[in-house]
Amino acid sequence: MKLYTYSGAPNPRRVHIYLAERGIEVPFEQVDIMQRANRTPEFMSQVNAMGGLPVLELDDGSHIAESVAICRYFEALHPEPPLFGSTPYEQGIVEMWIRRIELNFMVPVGMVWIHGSPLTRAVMKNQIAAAADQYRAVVQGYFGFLDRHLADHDFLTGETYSVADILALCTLDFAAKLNDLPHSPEQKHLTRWYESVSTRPSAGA
Ligand SMILES: N[C@@H](CCC(=O)N[C@@H](CS)C(=O)NCC(=O)O)C(=O)O
Repeated sequence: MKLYTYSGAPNPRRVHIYLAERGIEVPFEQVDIMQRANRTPEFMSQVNAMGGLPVLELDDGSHIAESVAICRYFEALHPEPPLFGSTPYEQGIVEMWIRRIELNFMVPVGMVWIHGSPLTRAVMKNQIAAAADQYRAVVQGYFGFLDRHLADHDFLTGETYSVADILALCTLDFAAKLNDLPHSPEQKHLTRWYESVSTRPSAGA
């Protein structure tokens, strides 16, 4: 088994944090996305037709792509302690937050990355500055939503740390560190949550 990954990229980081939380060690191989090594015909035909990282390669040579799918695979192998919830209700709430973070937070930050970053300009030849501005405002609005939600909750799904917190942490760091789009320190509930999840040992994985 091995994990195709790229250090510093937000989606692979989700899996590294998840594995660190669970104490699972998996060998990994760096694939340089800045050099488009994940977009070669070989990689796309043999590893992931979508080209994105991370990808988990199993011992029989099959592959699982998509960061949340890879985490779910490990959760099924090692169910305790759960990071996708225990009861049907908890599992539903975790799934709700996974979808929210993916669609309402990660997608807008990704749009800022695609349309506003000098690092993606060479690939995205038709960057639209107005789109980047519009999505920056969406992300800032989402920071406000999270801050209000976290006023009454320790973690996204309630009182228990879950994979949804991992997704949100990786997205928030992606926004702040790679897109110059940090939340405001005045958003004190979001700041308290961020300090809590980013100081867990797994966050450095
Ligand atoms: N939905 C996928 C997204 C995969 C993805 O877009 N990964 C990025 C790194 S964060 C990537 O590989 N970008 C380079 C590319 O797509 O060529 C997941 O959750 O794994």
